[in-house]
Amino acid sequence: MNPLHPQPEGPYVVGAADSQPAALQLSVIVPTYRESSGIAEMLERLTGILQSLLPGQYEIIVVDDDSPDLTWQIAQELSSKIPELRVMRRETERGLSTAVLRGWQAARGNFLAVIDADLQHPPETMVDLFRMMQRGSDIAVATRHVEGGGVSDWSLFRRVISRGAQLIGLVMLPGVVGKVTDPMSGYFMVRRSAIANIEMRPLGYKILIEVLARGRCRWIGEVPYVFRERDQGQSKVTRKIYVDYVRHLFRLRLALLPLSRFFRFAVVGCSGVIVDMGLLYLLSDPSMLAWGLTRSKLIASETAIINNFVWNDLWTFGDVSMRHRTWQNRLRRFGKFQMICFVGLVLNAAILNFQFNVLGINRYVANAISIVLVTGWNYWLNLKISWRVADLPKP
Ligand SMILES: Nc1nc2c(ncn2[C@@H]2O[C@H](COP(=O)(O)OP(=O)(O)OP(=O)(O)O)[C@@H](O)[C@H]2O)c(=O)[nH]1
Ligand SMILES: [Mg+2]
Repeated sequence: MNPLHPQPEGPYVVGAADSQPAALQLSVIVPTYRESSGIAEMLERLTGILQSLLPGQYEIIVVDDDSPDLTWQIAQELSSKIPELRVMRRETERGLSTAVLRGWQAARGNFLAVIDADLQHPPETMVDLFRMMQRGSDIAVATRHVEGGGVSDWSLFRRVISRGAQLIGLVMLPGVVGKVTDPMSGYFMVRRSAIANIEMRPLGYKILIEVLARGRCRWIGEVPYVFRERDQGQSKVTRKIYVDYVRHLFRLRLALLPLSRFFRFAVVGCSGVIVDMGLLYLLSDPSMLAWGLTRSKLIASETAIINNFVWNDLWTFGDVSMRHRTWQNRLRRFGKFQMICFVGLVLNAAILNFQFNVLGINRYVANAISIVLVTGWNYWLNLKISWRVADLPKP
């Protein structure tokens, strides 16, 4: 029996071919959750097909989320009969897309595939996917929506939901969802080099959309298949899956917007201005708390600094912070951000006071002018010191 496969940790980045020991031609990931009733039959059929297609050149990795029905154990026992089979039992992470990525991270294949465990995806189609890849595709997708494909017994309701989800995707991400006829498919094969060294941010069920959006998939092949009814085990599709799908689309839409870093910094800066202005009004305005201007300004600006750090770390410099996301790193960045902004804050208060007390300019106009001046200073220093963007590897 093969030992359990250790679970990769950290960001979801699949390594390049040269980072893999003993490369194989194909790695097939089978994500499972509570599939004990059908997993053995599925794995035996899949192995039969791969064995005649690619003897000695493939592996199957079952990634199970610690299923209470012990799916992982059944699969692992089978590995004494099927040496190409490994099992990863995840005890700390959940979700279909993350399972597929963890599997690919552990995989040694040049082609990386995913297939459902419940035999709704006919294992025979794997041969067609592989042939399509051999002809040069970067990704080969098994699709229900071309000649020869289909869904067997879906209710009208399920068809409408599936097509509706596709339509929402087309509206929000036409350049991604429109690349294939069946973007909802969970059955495909991708070339390692098309996703190597790219940070994925999986969410929910639709790993194909993540791969199409972030990967380098120029040549896309499609292979028809008929999605069979489930006759073993239970569906895991819940309402949350649809909510996650829409969240995923939003996340990708934002990530793919052609926004420059400075533009994002400026947008975050605007949110800080709202916080700063709002608090300055609450604290210092004679009709509100009527505190002293300097004290109010310090509190307003410090709150805005914290607001800005959070958004900059998550969004403006998200690519940098994803690489260093321990709490120590975050705190260190916050420390530097705080220091730079503190100096900026002193400058800001001095410029504000000068305008208000000496030049007699309205306090809000004066505040806006000092914020604009200090923003340029803050951006430049934070770029160089807090997030050290110059250290990023070139794409
Ligand atoms: N590791 C892991 N696998 C999952 C998870 N959710 C679903 N799966 C597996 O992913 C595959 C697809 O899930 P299904 O529930 O069959 O989804 P579906 O095929 O779209 O829906 P049905 O037609 O209702 O079966 C199956 O092999 C599941 O066991 C999860 O959270 N973690
Ligand atoms: Mg299914």
